[in-house]
Amino acid sequence: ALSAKHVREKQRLLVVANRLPVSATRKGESSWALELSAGGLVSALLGVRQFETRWIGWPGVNVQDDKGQKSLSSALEEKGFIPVFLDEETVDQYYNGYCNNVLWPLFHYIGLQQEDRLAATRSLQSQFSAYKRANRLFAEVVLSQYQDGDVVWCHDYHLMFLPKFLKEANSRMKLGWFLHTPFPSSEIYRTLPLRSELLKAVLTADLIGFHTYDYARHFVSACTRILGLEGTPEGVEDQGKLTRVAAFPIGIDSERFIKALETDMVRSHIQKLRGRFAGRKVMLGVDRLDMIKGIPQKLLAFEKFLEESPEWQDKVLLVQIAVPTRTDVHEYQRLTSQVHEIVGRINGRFGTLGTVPIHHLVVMQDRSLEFHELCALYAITDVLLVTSLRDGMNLVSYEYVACQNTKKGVLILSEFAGAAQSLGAGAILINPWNISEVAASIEDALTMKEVERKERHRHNFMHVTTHTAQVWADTFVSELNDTIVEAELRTLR
Ligand code: ADQ
Repeated sequence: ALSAKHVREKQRLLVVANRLPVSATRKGESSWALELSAGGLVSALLGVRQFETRWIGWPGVNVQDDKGQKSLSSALEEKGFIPVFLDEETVDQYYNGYCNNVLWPLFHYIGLQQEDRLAATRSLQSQFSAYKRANRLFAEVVLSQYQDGDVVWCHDYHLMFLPKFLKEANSRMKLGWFLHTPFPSSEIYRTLPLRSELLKAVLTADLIGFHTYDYARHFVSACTRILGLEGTPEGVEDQGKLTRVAAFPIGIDSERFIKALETDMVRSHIQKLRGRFAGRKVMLGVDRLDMIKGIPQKLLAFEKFLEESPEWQDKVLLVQIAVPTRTDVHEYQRLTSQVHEIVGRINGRFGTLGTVPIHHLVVMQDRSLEFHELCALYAITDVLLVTSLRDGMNLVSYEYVACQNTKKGVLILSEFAGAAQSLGAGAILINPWNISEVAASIEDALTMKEVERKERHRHNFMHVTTHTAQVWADTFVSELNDTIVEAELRTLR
């Protein structure tokens, strides 16, 4: 135990994810502006302080000249970030193509339209090659940074080949892989043309983590049904070698939100928002503009609610914050127009000269929503609406709960978000495809008695403040260490 503690104190954690948690903008030939960027993984790992963490990932810009690469590398390295440079062609084939057009929809049970699916099938082989090539580039950078005793934690569906490439180069590396999305039922997963190679590559990791027990179970069945391996309560066994598979539900840095609420900046913003929305109940949605988030479904449910409850028409508003992502992908452009059209229709139907029922705010880089503004919004909101059609976890619901200790607002949460398994007892769970059910839940949430709101909130707040990002990372990395120790013991025996 002593040596384990000793190791842990000195331990370096190499976090490898597709994107570095910064956006870099070139200001001159060799000068860069860096800005911390939004996203679930970023928010979670910001809370991890017990390791000396280094990030390895793509900086999100195309820099091909030597001077640019060198200057960006040194600007990033000062902050503990190591860049993996990808050229435009690779980004298009690997990131937009295989990751976002093949794996992302498949893992979220989203059927592409027939024509897109056919197009995707035609380019699959070249995209898959680019995917492997990109994973190799990541592996090279990790190997150049790796020191004995480091723990390597690979993240997400972008890097399913990374464990294999790393283990081939160094079989003693402590290596974990965590999936931030759902892992789909094996019946869905097995439609993927190159299904076996991916599974085998991931299985070279020492520890594989998912947000929920269900995702872990789906993964184990995919391994048993597609690869013919043995599934055990511990994980997947291949000729005596066990790869541990388990659920590690992510959390947030709840303290960061709770403390922010005490600051003057957030307080004065809260006052401002209260004034602006006086006399009306505020409902809120905060989502990346992604088809998994069920934004059209949310809007249609809100429309139905307004239709059926005319007495609420000038007493409630929905603030929908949309963060555009993957704007190069066709499906996302289609979604954006669809959302704009529905918002326009509803505001036209139920708006007055003075006000509209939906405040739809598209957050761009030049119009970003600052952290203190987000906290203030969470704090003044009466009802948060999460209608994801599938969502690995959904951290927005956690952040909302963390900011609601005064108001004790209601969380309406899709049963298809991983968070439904942890916040289910305090939230109103809904099936986002059932518009009438969601509309009825809106009414229930808006009229819920204080005693019930308090009780539901107490449950969720307790969960969010105890199952934090720190606990998540610590649990994962500790278990990763133990797994290795066991493996080494076996070889010693
Ligand atoms: P996301 O799909 O991005 O994450 P989510 O978990 O809700 O979804 O996280 C979004 C994060 O972005 C939140 O922390 C939120 O505060 C932040 N955010 C939103 N708008 C912002 C803005 N304008 N500026 C700054 N930050 C903003 C993926 C999976 C999820 C999974 C997470 C973590 O899809 O299911 O929960 O990873 O594993």
